[in-house]
Amino acid sequence: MLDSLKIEGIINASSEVFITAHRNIDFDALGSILGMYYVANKIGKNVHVVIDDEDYSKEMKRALSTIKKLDIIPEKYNDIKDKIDNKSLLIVTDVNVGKRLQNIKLLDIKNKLVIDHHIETKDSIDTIYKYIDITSSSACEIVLKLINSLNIYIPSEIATIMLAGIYIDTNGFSLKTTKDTHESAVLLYQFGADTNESQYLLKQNFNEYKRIQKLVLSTEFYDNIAITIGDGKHLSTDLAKSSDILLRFNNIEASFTIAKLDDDIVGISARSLGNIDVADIMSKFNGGGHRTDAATQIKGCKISDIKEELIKYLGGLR
Ligand SMILES: [Mn+2]
Repeated sequence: MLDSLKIEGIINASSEVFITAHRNIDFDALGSILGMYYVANKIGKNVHVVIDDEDYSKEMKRALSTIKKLDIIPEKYNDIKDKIDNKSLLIVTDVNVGKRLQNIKLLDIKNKLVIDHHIETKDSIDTIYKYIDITSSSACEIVLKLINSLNIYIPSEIATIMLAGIYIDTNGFSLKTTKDTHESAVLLYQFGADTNESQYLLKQNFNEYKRIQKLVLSTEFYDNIAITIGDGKHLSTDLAKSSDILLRFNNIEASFTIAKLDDDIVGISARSLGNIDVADIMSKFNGGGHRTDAATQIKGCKISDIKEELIKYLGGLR
């Protein structure tokens, strides 16, 4: 259970609040940061949004210029480091692994609170309190439960950004979407979320689209399994998106996209509708995740060998 009062108490006991998320910020990360900004603000704290990313997509720039009008100006770690004291609180959303933070030095802040929907690993941050729910569609969905139970108000512009966050993490309210996800969306519309503006935030990069379509089109189908082997180097997000898309086709129960992430590193992104446990299969490659959504990175192996091994773990495929 999400302990709203405990979170309220922790924020209340702090001197100042610093909120961050993972590097290469996306809309779920930004939306959940902003939601927590209003939670901490209502409790009466001075709040700093810490983002160290150097470049942003056009869509992210659009969102950042919107929040500037609400007087929320993201700061770099260097701008805030002198403000840190013993009672400072670091709130981390949409990630729970320290090395993926906007700035790893933020971990020096003694008191930490994590709100996330990704599976925990042994590298998960030590906190005074963490709420990690892998059944939640997004970090925004969790933060909205908090906003609802603490009676916090958020401006319509923030609701729009959070709507974009949920949209992205659920692939348009299809994946990991539950009643709670839709209830979060209802709450966002009550705050005045603007679907038209969120369409601007959700605009895709055409080159990325082409890379992902190329992956999808090279898929081989084995009964109810889809396996895609990528050509050349890819971003890990390409692999994830390819596997997400493949799950939508007739008969497919699980999808695997395999491609080079670097000269020496091969990534696999795996998805399932739930009848096949892809976390179990990825664990055989030292990866992890959950039953329907898992991944791994393998060093120094040939893609063809990895594919062969995968097919073996899947019990041989026709
Ligand atoms: Mn997320």
